[in-house]
Amino acid sequence: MVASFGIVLWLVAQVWVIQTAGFPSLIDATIEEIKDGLECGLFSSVDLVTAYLGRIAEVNADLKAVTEVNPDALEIAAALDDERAKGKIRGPLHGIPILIKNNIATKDKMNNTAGSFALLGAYPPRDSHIASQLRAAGVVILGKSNLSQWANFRSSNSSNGWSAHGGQVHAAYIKNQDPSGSSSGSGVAASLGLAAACLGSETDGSIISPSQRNNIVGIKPSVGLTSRDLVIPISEHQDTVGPMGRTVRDAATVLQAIAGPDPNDNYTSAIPGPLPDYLAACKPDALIGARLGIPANTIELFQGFDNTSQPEIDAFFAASKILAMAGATILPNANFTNLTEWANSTAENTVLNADFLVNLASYLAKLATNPNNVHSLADVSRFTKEVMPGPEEYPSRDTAVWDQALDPVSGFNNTDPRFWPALQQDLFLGGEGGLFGALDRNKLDAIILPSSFSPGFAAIVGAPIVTVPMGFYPANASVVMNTRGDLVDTGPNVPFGLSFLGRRFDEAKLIGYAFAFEQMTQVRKNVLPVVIPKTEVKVRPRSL
Ligand SMILES: *[C@@H]1O[C@H](CO)[C@@H](O)[C@H](O)[C@H]1NC(C)=O
Ligand SMILES: *[C@@H]1O[C@H](CO)[C@@H](O)[C@H](O)[C@H]1NC(C)=O
Ligand SMILES: *[C@@H]1O[C@H](CO)[C@@H](O)[C@H](O)[C@H]1NC(C)=O
Ligand SMILES: *[C@@H]1O[C@H](CO)[C@@H](O)[C@H](O)[C@H]1NC(C)=O
Ligand SMILES: *[C@@H]1O[C@H](CO)[C@@H](O)[C@H](O)[C@H]1NC(C)=O
Ligand SMILES: *[C@@H]1O[C@H](CO)[C@@H](O)[C@H](O)[C@H]1NC(C)=O
Ligand SMILES: *[C@@H]1O[C@H](CO)[C@@H](O)[C@H](O)[C@H]1NC(C)=O
Ligand SMILES: *[C@@H]1O[C@H](CO)[C@@H](O)[C@H](O)[C@H]1NC(C)=O
Ligand SMILES: *[C@@H]1O[C@H](CO)[C@@H](O)[C@H](O)[C@H]1NC(C)=O
Ligand SMILES: CC(=O)N[C@H]1CO[C@H](CO)[C@@H](O)[C@@H]1O
Repeated sequence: MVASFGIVLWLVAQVWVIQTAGFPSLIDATIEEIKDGLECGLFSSVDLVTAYLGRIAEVNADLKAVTEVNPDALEIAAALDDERAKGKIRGPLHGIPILIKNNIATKDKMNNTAGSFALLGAYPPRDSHIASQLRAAGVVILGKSNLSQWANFRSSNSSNGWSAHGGQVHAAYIKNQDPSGSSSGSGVAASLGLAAACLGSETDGSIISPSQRNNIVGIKPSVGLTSRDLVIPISEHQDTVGPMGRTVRDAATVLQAIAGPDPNDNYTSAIPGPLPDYLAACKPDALIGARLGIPANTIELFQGFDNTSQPEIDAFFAASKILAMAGATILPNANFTNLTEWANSTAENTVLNADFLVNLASYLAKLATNPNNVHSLADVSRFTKEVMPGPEEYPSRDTAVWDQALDPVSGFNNTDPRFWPALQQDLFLGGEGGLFGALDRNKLDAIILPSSFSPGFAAIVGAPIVTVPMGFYPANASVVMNTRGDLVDTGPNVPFGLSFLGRRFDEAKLIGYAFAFEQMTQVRKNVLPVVIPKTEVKVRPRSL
């Protein structure tokens, strides 16, 4: 009697704490807080979807982060609410809305276009493996996020986050901010809480760069950890799908749901054994005893390319002192030994061009409907230049990347004998002569770099990166425009991140380091975006 009275009092106190403290704004709410809110009946999944749709409607005319919302989202949420009411909980993502990049196919009413009118109405025969994993986990696929068209594999003079179908994405930390890319809409949407988290994809920088410029956490998984089945490709050797979220734990939770083998993507057979528990890797003391290396020559090289990145470099060295305070050993000269050759190499270009010819045709061949009859890169190029040049903004945004791949003399596909030397050069320059060599020679657990400098080395060897917010350009920073001259690349309050790079399939380690750093610094909260959606989820008072 006394004990049960105590329990009731405790319950009342818990509910009182939640209600008086208030549920956090959706710009900050973590997946765990949202899950708790669903579990204790503060709101339903339908309420959540309604709130996120309201937030998207508030800001999307300006920011163009979302290209399509899922017309079935409310219905799916209601079905998941029903399941919950009947006691079936699929896992930590049950009923949680997530936006996915507009290159990951879903078999529903939504299009999968990579931002091109060529693929409007071109539906897949079934869900991509990633989409079916999300659904199995109870995720509400809320919509498709905008991207740099064709994942930034078309033009030499386009802008990050522009697509013909979705318009120009803007980030929210300074007016007219370049969102970076190519997972631009995912970066902005995760940053502003237009969904609980987002998925992006990366070939070279497309998760890490927009994550850092939108002040969020991004995980670029090892190539092969997440399936590319029915994802509009660039390159089988470099493409990977990963989570973008506001916290390391959120990103780790989403990674757990999407990682794993898929018979439709043979690269996933390289996964070594059972998946680690990525959430359990989020330990505040993860940095104790970690050996982290700084490739000083690489920072010097990038400093030479771009003298505006000094605030990122200064913040990086300050961050390395924090990592040391947290118990890590920092090796300051873990140089990449063949950096000069890397900087001069065209091998990556060769590999991507050759893979794209084959991998794109292979995606197109799987489509169930193909209203524009595009079956090859040549068809897509013709469509862009001749059928719909206006909406595709050709030639203001050129097709230089495709022209090179399709060049009858210098272009070739990945069965050509010229392909293999290029791939081997990549594997050396990112491997022994780059990231893996530095890790092994110095017996390191990870390499750290400012996120702006980090993607290329991991890209060419399929290695993982985790980026976590590290700081912001100072208030007196001068405004630097992008190369097209239409967006603010860097300037006051533009965010940047810290990258951890590791060996293949070492995500759990990198997640641990990023989590420990995030807990010590909590940098994300230091600067607010200039655009903040106001719609919030309606919290019900709980009747006891
Ligand atoms: C997909 O594209 C078709 C063709 O333009 C359009 O009718 C449909 O509304 C789009 N789907 C969504 C969910 O926007
Ligand atoms: C995967 O590899 C096996 C063996 O080479 C092959 O039979 C199969 O068709 C491949 N599957 C796919 C989806 O590429
Ligand atoms: C690493 O690179 C830095 C910067 O170029 C250079 O000063 C240093 O001597 C190099 N150290 C080693 C061990 O190569
Ligand atoms: C960076 O380099 C440009 C071109 O060389 C120069 O005009 C500018 O003053 C430099 N900025 C800084 C901060 O050093
Ligand atoms: C890597 O660097 C070493 C030492 O400078 C050089 O001998 C070798 O040729 C380089 N390898 C490649 C593939 O560039
Ligand atoms: C490219 O190679 C040349 C010749 O070896 C070298 O002088 C130059 O520094 C290299 N470029 C970069 C960016 O490292
Ligand atoms: C982009 O490049 C194409 C081809 O060189 C050119 O026609 C077009 O004017 C360029 N666009 C801009 C905005 O400079
Ligand atoms: C690659 O190119 C060669 C030569 O043009 C061609 O014979 C072959 O069919 C192409 N392979 C694929 C998979 O596209
Ligand atoms: C901005 O202010 C800082 C601190 O006062 C100063 O060190 C730095 O030189 C200034 N930078 C510019 C670009 O004016
Ligand atoms: C959901 C949404 O707002 N989609 C819009 C995204 O931007 C394109 C291009 O401006 C619009 O056509 C969509 O309606």
